[in-house]
Amino acid sequence: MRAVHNVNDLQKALESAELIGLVPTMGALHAGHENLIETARRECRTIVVSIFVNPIQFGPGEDYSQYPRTLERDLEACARRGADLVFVPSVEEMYPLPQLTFVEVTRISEHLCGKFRPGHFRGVATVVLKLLNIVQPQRAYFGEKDMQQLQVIRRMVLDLNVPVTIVGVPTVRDPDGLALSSRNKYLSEEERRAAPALYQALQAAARRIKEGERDVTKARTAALEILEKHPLVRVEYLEVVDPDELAPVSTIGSSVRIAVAIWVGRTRLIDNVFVNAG
Ligand code: PAJ
Repeated sequence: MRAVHNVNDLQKALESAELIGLVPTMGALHAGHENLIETARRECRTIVVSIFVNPIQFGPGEDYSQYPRTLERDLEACARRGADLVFVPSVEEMYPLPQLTFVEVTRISEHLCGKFRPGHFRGVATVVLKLLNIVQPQRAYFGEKDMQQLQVIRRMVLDLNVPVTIVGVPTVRDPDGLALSSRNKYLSEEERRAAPALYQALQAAARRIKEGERDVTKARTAALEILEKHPLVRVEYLEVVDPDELAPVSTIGSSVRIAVAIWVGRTRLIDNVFVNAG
């Protein structure tokens, strides 16, 4: 495995590569990221992992400067999971000029996280398209933990005829249900004990829907009751949405997704589950 820091070296290394799989990350790798790399390893010949904390997807006052950076351990994890190349560009390498061009996926970007993080998905879509153009993979791997991101990227690729297959990979969780996230590192012990309420709340709402509940307010209440028990938790949004565009629904049809964002102290956590209402 090799780590490369600039676009030219990466493209030279990929000159005769076949069936390239790309796993874009911001580093601080955990078993969720490793699952993406392993999935890519099973399906592709050459695996490229990118590690880049992308400044243009962070808003003012967000955690860009505190974001955990653990490159040495990340490179070990990439090697262990069978990556061939790790692309670790600097900000100057990715944005050598003031960036004047951005990708905006409207509608899908507008609800859920998009409401609370203006410009976030524009930053994500822009850097992902740049990475796809640099690496030119046949397949690219994204986690379902960030479902809105996954749907934004799927739609960008469709709308702009990007020649790549986007693969969604299921969420990896700790045994108590908390979805793995680089941001879990911010949690104090006490906050970490409260955090599983996020998944418990999603499951409570999902259970109500599976049992036949069709009233969105009642399904939401089942989840909110669990979160409200925790004094350290503040709910940012909790929505029952349609599984494709992730727009909030007023009545529950055959399948929905429940998506939630909470603050535990100063840490923002998100999660979502798919519910087949039958
Ligand atoms: P990052 O948060 O590092 O996540 C990289 C990839 O890992 C994303 O596709 C994310 O959905 C996936 N992932 C994170 N936690 C996961 C979990 N518990 N189970 C399964 N997959 C998980 O998402 C980003 O970086 C950035 O926005 C990026 C796409 C790299 C663009 O900058």
